[in-house]
Amino acid sequence: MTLEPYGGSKKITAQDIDRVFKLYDTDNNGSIENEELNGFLKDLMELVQQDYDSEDISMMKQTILDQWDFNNDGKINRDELTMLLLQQSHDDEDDV
Ligand SMILES: [Ca+2]
Ligand SMILES: [Ca+2]
Repeated sequence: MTLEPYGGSKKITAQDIDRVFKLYDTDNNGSIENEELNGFLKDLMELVQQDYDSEDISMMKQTILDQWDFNNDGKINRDELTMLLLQQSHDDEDDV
């Protein structure tokens, strides 16, 4: 697993990731899970589409966990979030 540096206008820094992680990990246990994960998924969902329902959220959850939950514990830890955010910022070159 390598963290490729993306050459783009918007680069996500460790501080950004820290900020995002702390924002969602409200109980500070080092991973985003359950309600925290739902909040995170909702915000992600809003980035990609305006109109979504609970089905979209659970699909999103499936996708995120399939793709990014490397240690398969059903939670997103900081490393996993880092990878996810780097990927997102890469996909999203245009301003949101
Ligand atoms: Ca947590
Ligand atoms: Ca995990």
